Order: sequence, then structure tokens, then C-alpha cells
Amino acid sequence: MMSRTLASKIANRGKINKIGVVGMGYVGIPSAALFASSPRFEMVYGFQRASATSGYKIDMLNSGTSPLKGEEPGLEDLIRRVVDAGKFRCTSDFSKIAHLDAVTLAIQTPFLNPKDLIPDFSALFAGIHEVGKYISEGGLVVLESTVTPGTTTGIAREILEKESGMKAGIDFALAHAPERVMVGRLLRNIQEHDRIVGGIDEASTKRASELYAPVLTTGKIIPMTATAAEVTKTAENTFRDLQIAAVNELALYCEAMGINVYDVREGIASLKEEGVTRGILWPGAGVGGHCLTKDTYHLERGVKVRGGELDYPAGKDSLFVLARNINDFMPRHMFTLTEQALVRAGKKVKGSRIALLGWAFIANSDDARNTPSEIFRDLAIEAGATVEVHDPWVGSYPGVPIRSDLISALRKADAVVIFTGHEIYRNLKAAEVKKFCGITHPVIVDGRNVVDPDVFISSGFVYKGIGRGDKNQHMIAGL
Ligand code: SAJ
Repeated sequence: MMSRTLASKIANRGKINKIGVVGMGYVGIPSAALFASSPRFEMVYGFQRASATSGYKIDMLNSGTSPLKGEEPGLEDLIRRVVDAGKFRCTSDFSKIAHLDAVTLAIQTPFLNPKDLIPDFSALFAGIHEVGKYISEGGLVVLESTVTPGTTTGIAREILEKESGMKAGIDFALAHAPERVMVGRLLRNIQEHDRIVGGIDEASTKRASELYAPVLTTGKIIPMTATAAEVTKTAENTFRDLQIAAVNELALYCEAMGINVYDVREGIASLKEEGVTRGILWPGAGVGGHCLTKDTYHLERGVKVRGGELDYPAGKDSLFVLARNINDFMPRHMFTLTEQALVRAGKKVKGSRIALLGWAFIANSDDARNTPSEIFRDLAIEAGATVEVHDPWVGSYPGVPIRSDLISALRKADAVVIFTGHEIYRNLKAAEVKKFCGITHPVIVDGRNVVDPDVFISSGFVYKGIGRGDKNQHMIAGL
């Protein structure tokens, strides 16, 4: 039964006109731009703390420029359009929230220590405190960040009520509507993916649905409770991570059995029939990013936070955490393959020069959050190698010099190790790479199946590839 009180306060406010988006990142920027481009809404404010690390975004956005590098089709134009139209403004003045009908929060929720399931909600809570200080009666607050199930109806609600002196579900609406974006297709994902909308009560779900409906093109609203929405989001990423772990384990088996995992994958993927899908994903050098690397732990923690009785095989690890461990193992496996290949070339890791191609966690993007490349680089340096990192998109990274010039990264390399599937690496020419390495039997280790092993092998390379058991023990040409 809808609580009259909240519904009437929302009705008094009328339609949502003015919106705030807290957190100008990969989620907040495209969301704010789409809200602002909708004729349904009058004005959108993007809220960004004027911090040393991210404060620069405020002026950039207000000059109509996107701070996000990497290919983001349509985003730059859209930002320019809504800024020129005076419908979007970025600010660090959170007091403006007092005049807004709805505020969304899209702030990172990393884990401090996955082992003990301790998340770092400090940035998110700081944002929620700011919103709580200024949210007004009949207003709507939506968490878009991925959070531990139980957070919206629990700690988030408590902070908002304490700061505002009002009651969620009575004086203001509160919901969780998780982001489902991927870098490289941010705008499309927001418009085309169905939107999970989970209110703490019906009135909140209804109000949040009113907020998102205008920016959806093919996507539709899927209403549910706030906690079900939190589980949906954490579980969909956990399932993806599990699928990737399954094909990574298969790749390791194929290497041991001397066969090509990509043949097997094609075979498995060919089984198609009504209701029978074998959604097998792609093996590779590891799983990075801000989502799959942590959402399993949010789901695991949710079971603890919600405190229900869990009936589970005694002493057995969580399948989901095991999947995390397998995917975290892949960069280590890349190191083992590199070590083995150098030995085949009569060398050791110690004293060798390694060209690490790809620092971003995903192809054709500048996003290097939790990149698997870092685990490999640390192992190689620890073992006494010199590592030159190249990436066409990632400009800089704390403590890691990144070259944008491929030739200088390849120069005098004993081994070339591919970690990211950037388009540029799909066009590597064996003869050219060999020329820059300047040796007879350079090593190449392919973590994304982007090069043709036969071409490189016949050019004298010592080749290793994830899942390429059919090639990893090849005869070395010219030896
Ligand atoms: N990866 C593989 N094999 C694959 C797919 C991905 O090794 O077959 C690796 C990628 O190289 C990357 C990592 O996994 O290092 C993550 O890749 P991703 O394609 O999952 O990209 P994300 O993490 O940006 O996007 C995921 C998506 N979640 C799902 O599809 C369930 C996206 O829809 C979410 O919005 C996003 O997480 C998020 O923000 O939660």
C-alpha cells in the first residue's frame, strides 16, 4: 500500500525538472549529459569535488569538453550541445542540491581488502553526506554505484536521515538503480540496456522510474526492491566473471592437452537451439576494471550484511570467489609462459628486456583501473627484467612510465608480451617487430589471441599464447 505521505509530497513537487548527478566519472558524465539532452528535464548539475586529482574536470566540462579519453562515440558532441544550451553545468557547490527534484550518486566503491570483504565506501559516503545535508522534502535520491546488498536500505538511508533530519520513504524517496555501462559504449549502454530500478518502497520505485524513462531508447524499466536491485547488479558481474573463469580454466587445460582453445570455443558456441545457449566468453591475460574485480566481494558481503542463514556445502569455498582466484591467476600464468619462452630462446627473465603491450584493462580504452598488466609487470621486475610498457590510449599511470611510441617500446626487446586487445596490436607485422627487437629469436606471448602464431613462428619467434596448446611447443624456425 503506497504511503500517502511520501506520494503526496512527491505530487506536491510535481514532475522532475531539475536533476543533480554526484560523481563526474565514466558513469556520472554520460548520465548527466543524457538527462540534460532530454527535453523532459529543465536543468542538470554535475557535482564534482574540487579535489587536486579530479577538480580539473569542472572547468573542462563547463567548457563543453569530455575529461574521458578513449573512444566514446557521441559523448564529446553531446556534452558540448548541452553546455551550449545552458542545460548542464558542473559545480563543486553541493548546496545547489536544495533546489533539485532528484539526485543520483555514481561514485566508485572499491574494496580495501577483498580477503576480509572490507569495502572502501569513503568516497560514496562523503557524497551521501553532502546529499543528505541539502536534499529537500519530496526529493529523490538514487544510488547508481554498485554496492553491497543491504546498503541502500541500511547505511545509506541512515546517513541521509541523520544529515537531513527527514525520514526516507516518508519525507523523501530513495532507490538503487545500478549503472550497467561499459567503457567505449557509455551512452548507448545507458539508453539501450534495461534499467533496474529498486526503490525502498513503491513510491520511491515509481519516482525513480519517472527519472530514467526519458533517457531510455530500447531499454525498459525493470522495477524491483532496492535489495533485489543490488543483488541483480552484483550477481550479473559475478556471473560474467564466473563465465570468464570457466573459459580461462578451459584454456589452461587446452595448453596442458596441446590443443587450441579457440577451436574448442567455436565448437561449444556452435550449439544453438531454442533455449539452449552456450554463452562461452573469451579466455585471456586477466580480468581488470572497476567492476568484475570487486562485485563478487560485494555479493559475498551482502550475505553477511543481510545476515540470513546460508545453507552451503560444509567447508567448500564460494564458487564465485574461486572464479575470482582463477581470473587473478591469469597474469601470473602470462609470466610463466614468458619465462618458459625465454628459456626456449636460451635466456632468463633476469636481465631480459620485456615490451609489455597494453596497460588498459580493456581494448581501445584509456581505462587502466585494476589492470591485469600491473601484476605481470611487478612479477617481471621482481625477477630482474626491464619492462617497457606501451599503450596507445593510457597517457599516464602513477609510478609506471607508459610509452605511446610502439617502436621505442619494442627496441631491443627479448620478449613482446601482449596484455590488451587494442586494435593496433592486431596489425603487428612479424618482420617489423623482429627488426625492432633486433635479435634472431625474439619471444612473443599473446594474452588476447591478436596475432597469427604461424606468421610469427615462421619468422623465427618463440611463440606462446593463452589456450594455444597447439602452438606453444612449436619447433623454433632456424634453430
Ligand atoms: N574479459 C575477458 N574475457 C571476456 C570478457 C572480458 O577476459 O570474454 C576481461 C576484459 O579483458 C576486462 C575484464 O574482463 O579485463 C572486464 O571486461 P568487461 O567486458 O566485463 O568490461 P567491464 O568490466 O567494463 O563491464 C562489465 C559489464 N558487466 C556485464 O556485462 C555483466 C558491464 O555491463 C557493466 O556495466 C560493468 O561491468 C560495470 O560497470 O559494472
